[in-house]
Amino acid sequence: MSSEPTGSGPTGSGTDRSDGAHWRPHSTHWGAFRARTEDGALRVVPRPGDPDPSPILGNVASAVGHRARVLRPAVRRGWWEDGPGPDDRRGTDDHVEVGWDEVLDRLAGELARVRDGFGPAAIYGGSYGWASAGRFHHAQSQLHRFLNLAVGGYTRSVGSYSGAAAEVVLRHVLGPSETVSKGPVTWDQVAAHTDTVLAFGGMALKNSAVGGGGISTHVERDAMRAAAARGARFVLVGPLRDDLPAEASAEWIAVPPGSDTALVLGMLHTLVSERLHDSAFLDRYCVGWDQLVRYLDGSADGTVRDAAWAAGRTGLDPATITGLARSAARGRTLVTVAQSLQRAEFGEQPVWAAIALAAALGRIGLPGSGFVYGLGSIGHYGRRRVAVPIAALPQGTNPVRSVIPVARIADMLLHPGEQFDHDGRRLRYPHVRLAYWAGGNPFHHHQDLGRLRRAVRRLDTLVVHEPAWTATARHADVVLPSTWTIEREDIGAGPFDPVMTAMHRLADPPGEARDDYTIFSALADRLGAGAAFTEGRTAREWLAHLYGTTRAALAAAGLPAPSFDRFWEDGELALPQLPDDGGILAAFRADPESAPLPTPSGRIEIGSATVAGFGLADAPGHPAWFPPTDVPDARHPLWLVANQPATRLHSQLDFGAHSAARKVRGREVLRMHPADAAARGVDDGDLVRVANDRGACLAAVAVTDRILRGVVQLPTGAWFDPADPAAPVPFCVHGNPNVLTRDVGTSSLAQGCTGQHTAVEVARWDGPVPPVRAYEPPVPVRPARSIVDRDRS
Ligand SMILES: Nc1nc2c(c(=O)[nH]1)N[C@H]1C(S)=C(S)[C@@H](COP(=O)(O)OP(=O)(O)OC[C@H]3O[C@@H](n4cnc5c(=O)[nH]c(N)nc54)[C@H](O)[C@@H]3O)O[C@H]1N2
Ligand SMILES: Nc1nc2c(c(=O)[nH]1)N[C@H]1C(S)=C(S)[C@@H](COP(=O)(O)OP(=O)(O)OC[C@H]3O[C@@H](n4cnc5c(=O)[nH]c(N)nc54)[C@H](O)[C@@H]3O)O[C@H]1N2
Ligand SMILES: [Mo]
Repeated sequence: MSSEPTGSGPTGSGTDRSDGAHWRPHSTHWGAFRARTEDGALRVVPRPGDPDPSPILGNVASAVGHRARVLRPAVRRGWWEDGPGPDDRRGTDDHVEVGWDEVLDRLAGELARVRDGFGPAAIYGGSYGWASAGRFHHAQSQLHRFLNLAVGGYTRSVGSYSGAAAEVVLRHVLGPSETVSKGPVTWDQVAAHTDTVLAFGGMALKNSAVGGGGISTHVERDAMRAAAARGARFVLVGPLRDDLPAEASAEWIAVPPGSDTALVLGMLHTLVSERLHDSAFLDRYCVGWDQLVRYLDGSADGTVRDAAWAAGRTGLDPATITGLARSAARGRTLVTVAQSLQRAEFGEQPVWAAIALAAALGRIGLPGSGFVYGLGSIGHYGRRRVAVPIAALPQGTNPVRSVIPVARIADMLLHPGEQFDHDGRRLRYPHVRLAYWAGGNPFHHHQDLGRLRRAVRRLDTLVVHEPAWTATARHADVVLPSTWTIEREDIGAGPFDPVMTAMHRLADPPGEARDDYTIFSALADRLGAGAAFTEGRTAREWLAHLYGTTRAALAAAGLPAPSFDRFWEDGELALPQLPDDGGILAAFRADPESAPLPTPSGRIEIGSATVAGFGLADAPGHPAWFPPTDVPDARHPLWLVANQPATRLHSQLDFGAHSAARKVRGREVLRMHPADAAARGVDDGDLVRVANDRGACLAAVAVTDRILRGVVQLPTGAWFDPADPAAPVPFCVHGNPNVLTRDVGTSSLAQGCTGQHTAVEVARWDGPVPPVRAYEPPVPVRPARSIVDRDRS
């Protein structure tokens, strides 16, 4: 957004009324901003004072009036005419528009039918997804509250697509406390104290620009610049040079995907054999180190995991590995692991291994040192926690016990009643008949979209609330048009950002779109729970009610506690933050007897008796190397890294101006090494077909030496656009990598998402170029009826 003229932009922190057309504050997961209408169009500028706003703000204004918006309730013809039931027409059938009252009547009846016939566990309400940044209109919270209070519960999901493998490992190794993994090392500490940042997977600014609930001040670039200027050394380990910004002046250790655990084990072997490890720290603060040493030195199973062994698995020179270990042992080293590493087969292991590395270096609990998960992967990490509570919409109680790991959705639908392992427990997939989504896009986030399509065809009913005609909406039986954030009022805030934003309404809802709250209120009414759901509050009254929690805490702390009306008028409110004191880990370092970690041993569990006790073949009781199995071979010789997009948040506003302008010939861009391109006769800007046995997609090539040879990168988020929706093996003409990725869990320990890596072949596409139809609404566009017409009819 640096290209935005600033002279005419808003100046204060709040609403600026001096020039007639008001700058109104609002917030998204990718940043707070100000907007006003100029010549009939929405003009968006970053929040004043944000030193490094995200260019993704350039997508926001495109939401207004875009043809991809859902204007009226729509139903799949087969479902509407023939009734609910498994149906192979999902994904090919057409949709027809219906009136709000008739669709809500029918949907309320269907929810009651499934609940009464099969029990509430037959309703899947996990509804994973990022939705919008506001606290009140948060779509999942609305859905969960509705299902709990009006329907009687639902099958839920645990874990996230973001970090399911890490979440399980961190809980066992450091304890079930967010402040241990996310709290201890801040960007301020990195700027002031760190000597070496060893960043596995990097810390890409495109990623840290995003944080749930919104980011008011993007601090990462300046922090890295300051650290580098002080002499800190940044080491980037990973396949892509751009995962650290120029400001970090990083050394690049290029390794192929999925090899980090081997590298870390080789480094650990070097530390031990050269006596560079900190025995005093390991004795006092850790358990299980001896087990790991036996695994490293070969006494456990005859395999010595030294630098030469690691070299064979990473493609690095053994001397590079020993050199990296020696240099890490000097001074204040911080080990970071991007979330990407664990969104892969055996993704538990690199996180656990990196903690073991930091423990061996002996600096956990010191400022700017030790281990921090996900720093730079997302804007939540590396910031001080807000010191006052921020209320969320109360969700009621879910009486249903049935639960799945979030990324096992297709398994659940395809294998009802079958058993699976999760975190040491053996569970059974429920037989789900109805899935309800609000605020997420499974045809964005899930792997192997061909398989997901087969899975959703088993449902009786798929319901989605969506602002736009995503691929999920196109597969759904009931599509209810929801407003997007700028079309309603809300409160933007998160536990790691010191600013609460009064999100003013910036635009009218398109067509007949309604807020999720309004939709659920109407459904709850039909199910006899309207008053329980709304508690008699309008949306504005809910905002004031939720705000009251923070205001009361501010007042109790003797801090300025403006009224809701005052906050709304001011546009934002500064929130106090906890001190940057290292939290639990610093206290643990000071005295592990009086401040033990919340683990079974009270220590860092380099070896975990709990995990060992699970007896899992693919996740033993200490960090271990498992070679990935979805790897390049003769037919699919290239690694594919399917990472987060720089130009948008996931699939949201893929049609937006900033996202669209960075596509080439309307396709997502695949990056490729010059040698790999030359071997295939591919030039910059060519279209290619990226394929494996699960599917194929078209993409436009960018040739670059900033990627490791043998690896190609295609970000997620281009809306799934199958050339022939009826074809069993999907061919996406737009460039969605999830037609290629494999749908298996990380391991039987965490069962996390493994979408980050797969293997593909790439070939120049000389065939006719099919049009991209992803944004064309599947129902005929007709002008919205005005409210006057509606009242007359
Ligand atoms: N291959 C591969 N796949 C991945 C990943 C990867 O690295 N590789 N990463 C994974 C990760 S980390 C994540 S978090 C997931 C993200 O997956 P999702 O969070 O599901 O992706 P989004 O595109 O953010 O989906 C949010 C949806 O909510 C809609 N929405 C926005 N606001 C509202 C609202 O107010 N109401 C309603 N009803 N809907 C709204 C948007 O239009 C959008 O369709 O993807 C995962 N998928
Ligand atoms: N712009 C933007 N930012 C986002 C998001 C978005 O959609 N858009 N999504 C947000 C969300 S929900 C999340 S969870 C985070 C995710 O944060 P991450 O998972 O960390 O993000 P990615 O971009 O998927 O991956 C970061 C980098 O890791 C590298 N990498 C991939 N595999 C490996 C590996 O095996 N080893 C090593 N060493 N490196 C590897 C890739 O080069 C990749 O560019 O991002 C958040 N930030
Ligand atoms: Mo995520």
